[in-house]
Amino acid sequence: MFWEKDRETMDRKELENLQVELLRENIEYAYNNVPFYRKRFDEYGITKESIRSIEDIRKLPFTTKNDFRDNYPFGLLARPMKEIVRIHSSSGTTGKPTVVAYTKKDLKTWADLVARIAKAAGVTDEDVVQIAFGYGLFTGGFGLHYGLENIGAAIIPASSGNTKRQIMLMEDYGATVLVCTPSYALYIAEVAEKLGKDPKKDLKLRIGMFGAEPWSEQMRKKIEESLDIKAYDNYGLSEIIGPGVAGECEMQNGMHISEDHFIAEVINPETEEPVKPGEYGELVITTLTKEALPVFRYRTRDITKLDYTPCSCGRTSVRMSKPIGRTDDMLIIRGVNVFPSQIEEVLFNIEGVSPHYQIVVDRKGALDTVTVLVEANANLFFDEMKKQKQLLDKINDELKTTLGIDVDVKLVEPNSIERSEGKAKRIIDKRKF
Ligand code: DLL
Repeated sequence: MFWEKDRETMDRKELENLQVELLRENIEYAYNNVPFYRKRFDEYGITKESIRSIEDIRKLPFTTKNDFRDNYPFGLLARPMKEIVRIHSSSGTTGKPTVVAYTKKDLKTWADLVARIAKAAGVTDEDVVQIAFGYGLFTGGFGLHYGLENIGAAIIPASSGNTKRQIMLMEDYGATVLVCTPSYALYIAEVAEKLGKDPKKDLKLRIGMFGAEPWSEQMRKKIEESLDIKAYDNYGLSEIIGPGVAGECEMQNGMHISEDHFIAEVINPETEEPVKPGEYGELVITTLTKEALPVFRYRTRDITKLDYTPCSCGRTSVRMSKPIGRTDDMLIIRGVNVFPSQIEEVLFNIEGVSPHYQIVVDRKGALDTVTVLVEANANLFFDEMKKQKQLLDKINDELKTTLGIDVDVKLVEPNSIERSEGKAKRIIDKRKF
């Protein structure tokens, strides 16, 4: 199902021409309205004339999270406050948050972009949608809310938390779609089970739209089984617009990026050169239609790959793979690069462990050390030591085969790892930089 079929199935040559035209206009727009970009573009000798083809985007300098921090709070805005109608921000673990703002037109664009990913996931105006993302400065709640309202679905703005109440609402109001982070979906499933609910009988859920954090295919399978739904991934980030940058269609084979609004590149984060087609690298995004906050070549730090092969759903846009992690989450252990998602994939395939884990990183001398805390299933944890030891050996072996290095694994008591109502905290970093 489509929201804006003509745009979503546009001929790729036509799409590229549109991108070039919008990029040129956007350069001029930012130059005239944002002193930061005027200075940058002058330094690099960039004018709209610099862009003749889509490849010319590489002439533009990158924008980073630091640029947002240096211009905190409103230095990157291209419109006066009078025209701003919404402000969001991302928490940021250190220092000041990243502030983003929207004009009325931006909110309309955003609601259309989110409507696209909802339609692609099969949501219709007959659905009852429970939004269990936090409503607030985080873009998840409001972003999904207005997009889903746009397509005419009935929304339950539950916000996150109070999991038992979530399940009651879901059951009593007959929610057919659940929207939240994948880790919260898993937690909801766990609590539902404890309450003796059978998703097949007691709940009407059929679709999950999950995003805002990395999750593996194994986790998708687990969620789909435990809630009896089809689970779709969607991706976005506040600096670019929030959710709605990309989302999966019914093929579940990568997230379609709305390329009539964004230009996506994947670069090698070290050399800053484009990677070969289909290779993993850092996603870089340029906005083409944002009014309040145009952004050029934003370094997302998310590691993904792009697939330009046609999708059988009919959309012509490029698909990004599930991000496997962030450049800033990558651990270097005895010279080997490891992403938490690789550890997750291994754990989810092992019988006897529950899908809750945490990775504790520390540093001894110059080396990062990694301890993986895994919850054992209740019957196993309280079982004999021998079985526990066998399980530990198995996890160690499988992690070693997949990652190529030894990591420390500790089995912990059931329910001892904190459950998340939003983005899961998978890594506890004790290193002092
Ligand atoms: O998380 C926006 C969002 C809300 C996306 C709801 C999808 C659903 P931020 O808080 O700015 O915005 O965090 C953005 O979250 O750079 C990724 O590292 C991560 N992320 C978002 N979606 C995914 C996903 C929102 N589907 C950061 N898979 C991004 C993996 C994701 N990581």
